[in-house]
Amino acid sequence: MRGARIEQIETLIVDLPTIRPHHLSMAVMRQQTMVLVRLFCSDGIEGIGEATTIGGLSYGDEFPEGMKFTIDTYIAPLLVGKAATSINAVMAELEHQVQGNNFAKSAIETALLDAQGKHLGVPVAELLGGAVTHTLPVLWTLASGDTAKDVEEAQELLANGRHNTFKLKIGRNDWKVDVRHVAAIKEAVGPDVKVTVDVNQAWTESIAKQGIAQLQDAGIDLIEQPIVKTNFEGLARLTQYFRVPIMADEAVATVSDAFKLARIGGGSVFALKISKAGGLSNIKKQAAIAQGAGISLYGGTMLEGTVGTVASAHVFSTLPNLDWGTELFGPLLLTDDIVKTRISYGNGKLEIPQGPGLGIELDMNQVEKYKRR
Ligand code: MUC
Ligand code: MG
Repeated sequence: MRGARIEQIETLIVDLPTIRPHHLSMAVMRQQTMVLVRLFCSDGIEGIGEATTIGGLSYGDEFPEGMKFTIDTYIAPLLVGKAATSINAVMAELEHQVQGNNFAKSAIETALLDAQGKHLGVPVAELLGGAVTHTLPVLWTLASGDTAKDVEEAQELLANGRHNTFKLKIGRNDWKVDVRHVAAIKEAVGPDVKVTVDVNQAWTESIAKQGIAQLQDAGIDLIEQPIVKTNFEGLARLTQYFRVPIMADEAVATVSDAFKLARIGGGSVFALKISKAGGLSNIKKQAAIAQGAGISLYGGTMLEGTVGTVASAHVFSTLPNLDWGTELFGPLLLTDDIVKTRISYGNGKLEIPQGPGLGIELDMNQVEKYKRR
């Protein structure tokens, strides 16, 4: 691709149903909507990327229709004609000309890296310094909205060995009801199964103090984003106060967030997501900040489909300090897929495709089937 230019950037929206309703504090998902990016280079190579959020505008300040519009109207015209191999220069230009819109930027950088890897015949992880592992631990999120169903789901997944760690989504109900729900599931799966909890910002700091105290007593291993994302100092106070580790998720979106949180001890774990960070390179920068501050890492998801999940897996596989594993189970929450070969999951892990670029290929028949018209 040396000398190859960006010739065209196409976007399309794909809607895929979920296998069951997925209850989060701010939304109940019954389908997932992905914006797929197809970036065509002048030498015939195509790179693919994905921009995905959760629950329309309820999770972040970008939404699928807006991401498509942003890429089509502002980003594509800016990038067409630029050197496809100069990814740092292209992303710097994008940063200069387009404020925010990190989810869209992440999809673009993913597509550029996929194209670069395909040209050089190496996996994306190799473009980022090389993988330290070709498999990643993957937990499963129990979020059916019903305690008995969650227990049943957990027991089935433990029995078939697909997952050995669970994350529970809470924050939709009164905190005492939620704490009882968590304690019941922890009791059912037993002391050897790791259970984490994601409050998705739903608690005030004073409720968080009461709620986390009880979750800690119930043997929960990790508490994710208990309070509003803007309260960095509150996160630092909770991190200091409790023995159970506190993880920043929504709070640690950008590289600058990671720096500000690390400086005040806002969280003992960072949940990294390529979408929040605006791409894979920024994940490496956040990871370096965390390493310098002694903060542990977790590979987060925006519940992407296979394209975004594999992109995340490539960059996470280059991090030696991914102490808390990952939650890259997005494709498993969907009833179908839009790639030719699905990711393989088993024994609590996913296998990272090792072909050139992301190592996956869109199945255009499937894309046609689920494409929004
Ligand atoms: C989040 O906030 O972490 C990740 C797993 C899941 O079920 O929801 C997401 C979002
Ligand atoms: Mg979270």
